Amino acid sequence: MFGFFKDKFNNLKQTVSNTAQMLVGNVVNSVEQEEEFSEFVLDDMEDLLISADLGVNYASELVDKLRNQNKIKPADVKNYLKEEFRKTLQDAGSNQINYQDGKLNIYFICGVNGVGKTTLIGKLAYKFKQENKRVIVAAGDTFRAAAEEQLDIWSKRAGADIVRRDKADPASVVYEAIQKAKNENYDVILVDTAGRLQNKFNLMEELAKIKSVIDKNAPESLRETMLVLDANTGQNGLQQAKVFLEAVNLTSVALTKLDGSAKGAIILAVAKEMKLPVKLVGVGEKMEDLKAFNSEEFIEALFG
Ligand SMILES: Nc1nc2c(ncn2[C@@H]2O[C@H](COP(=O)(O)OP(=O)(O)OP(=O)(O)O)[C@@H](O)[C@H]2O)c(=O)[nH]1
Ligand SMILES: [Mg+2]
Repeated sequence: MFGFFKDKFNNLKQTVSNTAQMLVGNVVNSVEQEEEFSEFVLDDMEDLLISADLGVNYASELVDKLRNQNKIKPADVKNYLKEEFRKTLQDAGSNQINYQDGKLNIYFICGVNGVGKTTLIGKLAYKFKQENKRVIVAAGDTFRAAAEEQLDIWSKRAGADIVRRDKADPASVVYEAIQKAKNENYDVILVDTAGRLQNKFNLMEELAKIKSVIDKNAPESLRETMLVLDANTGQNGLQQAKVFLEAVNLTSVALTKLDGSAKGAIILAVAKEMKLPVKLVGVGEKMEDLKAFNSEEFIEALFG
């Protein structure tokens, strides 16, 4: 198994401390002392969950389950949330990133502009290079003028190779990267993509075209189609990102900028609403600031 993904997220607890306060601390404090789940208590609880950025649907589902039942008492609220969150994360699937030695592993990275796609690719390239893997980054963002240059800097830093072609069709850049990877036995291709085009339709078309080039030219490859979300955009970001689900068949989410964010509840909202596991977490702007996400560690960090 690929080494980095077994590493423990050492200061996860500190990273999610603001989220833990919003999502667990505030709710538990306000509910725990109550005698029963009155409408007043439930409303208050729902508001707190929503303001932690869990999402309206998920928050109301959680309080609905408490209404008209008398097994769970307010004093059990912490355990109740813990078990519900754990179940939600489990149902969304494994956090283990797809990687297999001896195969071509393709990471197709999508997301709206500015969320941190290119940075994530730089960090991932670096992790793979540390494990002595042969890595190509494919400069599939040919829309923004400086994008290829930015990716070039990251790939040099990481020691990865790059396929770029000024203003070419992104799908043809990806095609070229696949041919190179096959001919020269690379382990990994990281595909960068644009976050903004003239309109959403064009962007989805472009991504779908890249997907079909991969489908056709590397059907035997192991694929991870990852949506990048900025933790700070919370529910808005999540709504925006839903269009990607259909366009490219997402397999997972990378959550960036979790450093300092109080909106880590988005990890749960993604699991609940998109049925996708978070696999990677960005915790800063440096090359080393990438962590493998693990649901059980996250639950422990929130509730422990
Ligand atoms: N604090 C913090 N900043 C980050 C993280 N990841 C990315 N950033 C910053 O976010 C900004 C945007 O990152 P990019 O990687 O350029 O984002 P992008 O999605 O490629 O943007 P477009 O190419 O315009 O679509 C940069 O200033 C990054 O340094 C993170 O995990 N934490
Ligand atoms: Mg970019």
